[in-house]
Amino acid sequence: ARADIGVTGLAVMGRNLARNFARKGHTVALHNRTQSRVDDLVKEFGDEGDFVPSTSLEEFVGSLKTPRTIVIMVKAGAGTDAVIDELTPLLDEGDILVDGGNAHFEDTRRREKDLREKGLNFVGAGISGGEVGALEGPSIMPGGSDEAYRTLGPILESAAAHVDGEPCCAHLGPDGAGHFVKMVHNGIEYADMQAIAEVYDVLSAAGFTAQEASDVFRRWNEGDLESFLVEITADVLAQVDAGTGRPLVELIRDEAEQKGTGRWTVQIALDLGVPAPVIGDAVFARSLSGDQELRGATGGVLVGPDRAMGDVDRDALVDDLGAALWCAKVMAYAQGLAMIRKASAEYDWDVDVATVARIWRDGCIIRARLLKQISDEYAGQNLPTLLVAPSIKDGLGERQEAWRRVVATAVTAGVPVPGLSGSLASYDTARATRLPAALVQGLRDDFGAHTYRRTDKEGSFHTLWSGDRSEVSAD
Ligand code: NBP
Repeated sequence: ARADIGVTGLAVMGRNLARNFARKGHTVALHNRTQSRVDDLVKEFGDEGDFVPSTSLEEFVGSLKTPRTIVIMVKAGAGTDAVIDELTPLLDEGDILVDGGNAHFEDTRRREKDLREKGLNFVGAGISGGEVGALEGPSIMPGGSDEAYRTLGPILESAAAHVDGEPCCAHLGPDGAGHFVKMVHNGIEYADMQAIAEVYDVLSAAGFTAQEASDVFRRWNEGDLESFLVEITADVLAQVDAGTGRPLVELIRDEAEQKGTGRWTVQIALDLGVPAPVIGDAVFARSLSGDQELRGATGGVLVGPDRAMGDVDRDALVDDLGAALWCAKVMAYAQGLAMIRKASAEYDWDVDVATVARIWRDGCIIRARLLKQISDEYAGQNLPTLLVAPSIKDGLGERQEAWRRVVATAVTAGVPVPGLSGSLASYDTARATRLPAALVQGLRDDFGAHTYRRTDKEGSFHTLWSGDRSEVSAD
């Protein structure tokens, strides 16, 4: 047995991760349910490093040094359970199984507990960056035990992206912590993409061609909006369809699809009682875009402005949109990080938010210049929310007027901007010193005797709404 690490599941992600490990000097055992994927990898990329192909799980397990370290990169869900069930009888106490797929963190908690009882280490590791990241250096978010990380950590860290010499990989906490953080990463990704798409929509309504919009994003990518998503937005908007000569974006059907991690994020936010409306709006915007029945009935039918913006000062609009995009992005991070903080307390994970922001700085879809700022702000302190980090608070303060102008312009023209406007509503809610929740409580007490608390005295109260309207103590 000579392999340092094994990868089973050699579709795009697993194949590239295996090549990445091999390029870093590790001897990599290979396995896949369908043999051709193993053979193809060795044939095409065998000269990139030291691979040990296998034709069965037994052979695969037998080729690994002990304690064995195996990364599972198969389709999340039933596929992962099937592979675990087949592997478990072949393993010995202390071996380490890593699930690098997009598992739900509750599944990871369940699997970790089951395997721990069998003496095995199970590590749920979120891996971001798509297929290019897997090959060239992803952001890796591992959970699992300290013991497992001692063996696994150096290998994962060697394969991860690096910023200023630091790996974009760190042990985030026990059991499901890594997959939870990866899930939130994806939720933030949804929100970020929605805000970007809305900004493009406003630019279009203002008369910018796709190429002109691409130029705007290209320029933004050299400033404080620098990020992977802004960079590829410039590329996608600049793409011209070979057949028609038209911008490709204008020919792509406007129905956004989803694989489910955004939906999970919103479901879990509701379960945890952490408000994440910016992520929710992004998930719902995708669902709405794909609702053909609804859109067929209402599109072009309901009355409202026709998106015309009249004579706009293009440079001023671009500046305002850049500011609004930065603010919307910050709100998505704030809500996502709040979820991580709450879950960490709930599940006793002790996740360090500064570390999360640090390992997102490169190798993942949401990598952004802003993340260094966020990481620095959280270093050494447990902020109640990102919004009060001094440089973030000031950044929002400086940009909030522009953000309002963008929302006002879009709303007046009838351009839907749920991400940009919803995030602004979240900001104003956070700023408010008094909310209309007071009236909500009054209404709840009226129809359901749910009681309310008062600003001027302690205790719970109920008004006899259908009686003489006097107030009684409800304690
Ligand atoms: P897929 O999610 O498309 O899964 C294909 C792999 O799963 C193949 O190796 C396939 O084997 C194997 N597999 C399946 Br399906 N059912 C199996 C079973 N019952 N037993 C054994 N093997 C089984 O691959 P992917 O796109 O490379 O993604 C891998 C994981 O990484 C997923 O969890 C995904 O969510 C996650 N991820 C993907 C991306 C991305 O950009 N694609 C990014 C980040 C994370 P076969 O060859 O025999 O059919």
